Amino acid sequence: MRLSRYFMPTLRENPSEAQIVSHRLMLRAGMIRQASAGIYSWLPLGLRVLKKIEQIVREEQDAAGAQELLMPTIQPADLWRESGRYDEYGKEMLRIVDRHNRDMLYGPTNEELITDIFRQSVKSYRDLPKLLYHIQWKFRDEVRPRFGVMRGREFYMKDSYSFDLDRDGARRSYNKMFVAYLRTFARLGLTAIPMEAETGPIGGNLSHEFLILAETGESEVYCHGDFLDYDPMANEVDYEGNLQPIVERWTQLYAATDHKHDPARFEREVPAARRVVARGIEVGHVFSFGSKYSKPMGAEVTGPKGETVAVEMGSYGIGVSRLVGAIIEASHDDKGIIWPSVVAPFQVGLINLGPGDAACRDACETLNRGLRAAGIDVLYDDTEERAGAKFATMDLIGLPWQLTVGPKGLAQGRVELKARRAGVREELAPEAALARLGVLRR
Ligand code: 5CA
Repeated sequence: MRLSRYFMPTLRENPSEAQIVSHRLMLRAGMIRQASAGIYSWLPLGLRVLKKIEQIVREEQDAAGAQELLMPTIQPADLWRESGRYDEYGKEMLRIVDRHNRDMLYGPTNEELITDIFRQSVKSYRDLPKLLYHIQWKFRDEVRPRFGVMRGREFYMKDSYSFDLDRDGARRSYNKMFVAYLRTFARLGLTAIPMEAETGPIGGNLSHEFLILAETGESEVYCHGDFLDYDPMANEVDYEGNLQPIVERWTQLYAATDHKHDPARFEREVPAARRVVARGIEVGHVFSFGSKYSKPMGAEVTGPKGETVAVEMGSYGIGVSRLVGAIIEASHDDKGIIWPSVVAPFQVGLINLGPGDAACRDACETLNRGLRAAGIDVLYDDTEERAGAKFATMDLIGLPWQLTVGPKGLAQGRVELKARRAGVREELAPEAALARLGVLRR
């Protein structure tokens, strides 16, 4: 992509409305623009990151055996009357009346709608278990939308729903999602710690929140330092096998947010040197709530002895749009964003310091072609900006690699390669730079 043609409206100054670093950097890097309080447009650079995160979330859901579908954003109020949540949900629900005077709503979550889909077609225990998910926009009319995409009113969520015949089955489904979440966040370059959680308006008695540590997190967290050394990707996972030992390993050490914190237990169970007190961002939340929706909504199947059973359900959410901000909170410096390679909008920023110079142009074109032929996404800065401004923009948008071509270096057969995270610069021949970036010589 040529920067001269790319729509990436960066800002030099810090926008005054942004209180936290991810919000500031997303506005400054031209990733998002606010449409109204807590409601954002995703510009090309931001959308690329959102889609990359979405794809990693999807791959890990699929690996765990969940099946993707897509439900609408607008739902009929009648389903929510059946569960009793239409009145309970209060002002956070955006209520809409259509032209036929029917009550509708912009979905804040989808337990009712998925239960309706399920009850229409699944009638026998033989068709269980089922694990379904979608990735769709949600709306919650938060009193205080803030921190940009971290607490929006409209936000992008992956939500999964499980249906099982009995408690053991429901626990197996819960464990699948629990393990899939550990792996999803690890792939995104995050250390997410599961903590026992309140169930709030979703309901149920078994629930964990997954939090990543960051100074600007909304909750205070207390946990054992060993969590920070665990690697969820260390072993292969067999999702059809027994996942309970993995879940136990991740739940036996102390970890709690301020809501559930027990200072006496913390001191008893965690040696002083291993006590971590920090702030955290909730990036995922899993719930098991038995028959809370299946019973009132009549989601029942015939069991093995011919009896009628209300299915055991759970729901599992990941804040996909919140993750964009959360990753920035966890990975930035005073110059800008530092994207983990797996979610970076482009892998390489190719900077031409002599756009008027034929040799520089040719060298850049050759590098750009070579990288793209190898399947590497390149943002090619072919603009007439000053060198200092070009470097500042590249640091701001945080691509993993910066490859700079200038007239002086090129005359000596050299280009400069900089790794954004380490900040290390290296002068080398163009061919060697390509090799370093993983382009194989043909
Ligand atoms: N139905 C359940 C599970 S699917 C549910 O809605 N859970 S939730 O309320 O905990 O939301 C799931 C995830 O969505 C949260 O962990 C958080 O990462 C994200 N999320 C929730 N509210 C917002 C918001 N206002 N802005 C951005 N992300 C949000």
